[in-house]
Amino acid sequence: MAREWGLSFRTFGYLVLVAFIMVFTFGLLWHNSHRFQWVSSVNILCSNLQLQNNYEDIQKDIKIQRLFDEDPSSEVNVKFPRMVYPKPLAVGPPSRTDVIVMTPWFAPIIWESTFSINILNEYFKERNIIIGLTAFAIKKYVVFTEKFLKTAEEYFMVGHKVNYYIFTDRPKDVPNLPLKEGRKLHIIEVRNYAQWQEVSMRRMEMINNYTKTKFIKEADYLVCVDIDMQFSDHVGVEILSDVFGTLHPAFFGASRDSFTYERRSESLAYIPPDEGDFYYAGGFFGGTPQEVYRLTKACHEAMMEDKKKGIEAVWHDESYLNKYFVYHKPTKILSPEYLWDNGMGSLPILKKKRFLAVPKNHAAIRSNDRK
Ligand code: UD2
Repeated sequence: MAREWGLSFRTFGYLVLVAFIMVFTFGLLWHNSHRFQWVSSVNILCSNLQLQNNYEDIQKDIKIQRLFDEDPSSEVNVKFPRMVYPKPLAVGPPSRTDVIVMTPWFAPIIWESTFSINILNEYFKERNIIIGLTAFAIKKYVVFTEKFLKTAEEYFMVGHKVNYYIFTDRPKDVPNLPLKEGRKLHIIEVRNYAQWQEVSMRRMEMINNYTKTKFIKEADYLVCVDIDMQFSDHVGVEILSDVFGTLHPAFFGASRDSFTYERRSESLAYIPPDEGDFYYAGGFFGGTPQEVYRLTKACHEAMMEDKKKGIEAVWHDESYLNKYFVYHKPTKILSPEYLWDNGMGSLPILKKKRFLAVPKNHAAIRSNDRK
């Protein structure tokens, strides 16, 4: 045929080769064309959105879709989820300018508008985590249990698996409330102590014991809180980290020398005047069971050493917790949104009040009479 067309065999061979390469390349491009279209439309969408986005917009617009590439002809069987939302800004105004959102040791401080709950939910859902919420209802404090559990059902870790661990000396008085799917109530019967301060302090010992024998097998994270509280807005997986503490609502703007750290050098809770970062609240801390085990062990052992010397730290368990956090920095810190008392009013920086103190008559609720 080459002869008939007046071509040499070599030229004919070249032409066949070029034609083959062109057909192959075109076929490949056509086969993948739907992917190229998808990528370019997403790029256009993202760059348009980028023009208008700021963190507030991201919060509103964000929607995560779990889509899978179901191409049956694909030889690759690995499936990747897609997460579609406007791109966060690497350069531009920060999400909050009125508060710090990062410590000098690079632990995030969680304020409203600093996180996307949809992204975080997706991440933690995939890991199928169980969160243990511990609270103590000893003696008369059992009256707080109902509101605590009811509001936790509404706001705490919605959509995730939760184990409520209520420590009490009055198990019959803990209400048996209907719980949402994936959420369980564990009532743990424990002894009481005559002094309210000792009740509060012994929480470290009891959490430590049960972490070792029970929680470590049943939960991926522990959240340890006071019970005379109610959830009043979202508290979710954004708080989870290896070990976290909460800025005390009365001291987050205070200077170091006004923190109510233990200042007697004989105590193991002692913090020298030139040390310490924040004043953390005793009523909201947590982390992985391994980290909570370490924290509660250190605090309990320090309390027991002090007790032998006849010392009780000025703010009980809270003083030992603060000491621990000076030398074992939390990996995440919760803003006072996560522990507020309406008796302290409202502030412009406080865009959410997520966990609120229930007003109480201290003397009456802490007294040992049965009324
Ligand atoms: C602060 C801290 C608390 C603890 C305490 C130590 C916050 C919000 N609270 O709370 O965590 O460090 O100071 O002085 O940061 N309890 C009982 N029965 C009792 C007494 C106490 O169950 O008879 C439990 C209960 O879970 C209660 C917790 O201990 O929520 C702390 O006691 P509190 O709330 O009376 O102490 P308070 O308000 O001074």
